[in-house]
Amino acid sequence: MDVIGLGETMILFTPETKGLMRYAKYFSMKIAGAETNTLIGLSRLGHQTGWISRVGKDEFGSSMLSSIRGESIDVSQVKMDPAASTGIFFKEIVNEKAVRVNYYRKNSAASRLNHLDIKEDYIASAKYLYITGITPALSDSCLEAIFQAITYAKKHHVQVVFDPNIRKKLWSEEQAREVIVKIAQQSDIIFPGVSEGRFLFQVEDYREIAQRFLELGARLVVVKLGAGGAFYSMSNESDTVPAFKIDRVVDPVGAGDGFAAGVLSGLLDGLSVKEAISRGCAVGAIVTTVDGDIEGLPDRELLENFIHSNQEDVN
Ligand code: KDG
Repeated sequence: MDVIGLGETMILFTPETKGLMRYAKYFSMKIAGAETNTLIGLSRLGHQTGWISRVGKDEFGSSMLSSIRGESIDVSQVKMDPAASTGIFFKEIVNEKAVRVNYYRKNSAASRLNHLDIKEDYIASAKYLYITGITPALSDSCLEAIFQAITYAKKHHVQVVFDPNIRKKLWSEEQAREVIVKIAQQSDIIFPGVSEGRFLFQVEDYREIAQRFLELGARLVVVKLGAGGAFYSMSNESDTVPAFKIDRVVDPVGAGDGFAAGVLSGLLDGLSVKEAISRGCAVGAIVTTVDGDIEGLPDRELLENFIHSNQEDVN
């Protein structure tokens, strides 16, 4: 296994019309979840991935499982829980500048994930364990599951990769800060956004944000700068990687997950850190050009065509 991810995936409903959702009559149904977005991105690029989670024993759970299995992700560690429902959320495109996310996920099946769901030999079979700051915010048992997975990863020299993905709707600021820092202290690679660094350390500069995470113990920190690309820092090297140009952002949600998929894919392929981050920038950019979190994630051919056409634009 190349990458194992752990966390909640939800059914996503998007109104067919823009504006306040109270006026919406028709919705399209998709799936979305930070960790599976990244796993799907990796799987499309040919890597072996596995997902640990719970879904409800309901129609949404069945639909989600077949979609994710259909993306060639191993779902042997996903339980169908008869005692709770699959979480759902709505993405409300209020206007061109405002996208709101409305969760209906409290006490969902995935929030019942616990440390006993994490199997040591499964974690040990991976090169990378991919986690985000969403899972520990879902419940105490999810928090324990995350730390159990980290413990097994450390024991078996599996690299822990962490996207803080701070969701203020899910927990208090104090709790978020405390737990995110604790996880960061045990992570090898971290993908923060600038606003997350600001929230955690009260510093503005992205170089300083990277430095703070390095001081917590990470070996590689990649700060996402949106249209500014990314800045990475390790003990002996740091640099900025430029973004790829796109004509129009259709839906920015999921770009960070695509970015993580691109970087990990590059590292798995043995690219240099800088080249891997550039692949991350390309995948993140492509994702923003399509509605939905996973619908734009490219396969190898689409990725290469995109990178090539972008180089032609620059030359
Ligand atoms: O990164 C995008 C996802 O985070 C989002 O679409 C859904 O997983 C999600 C969440 O918990 O917000």
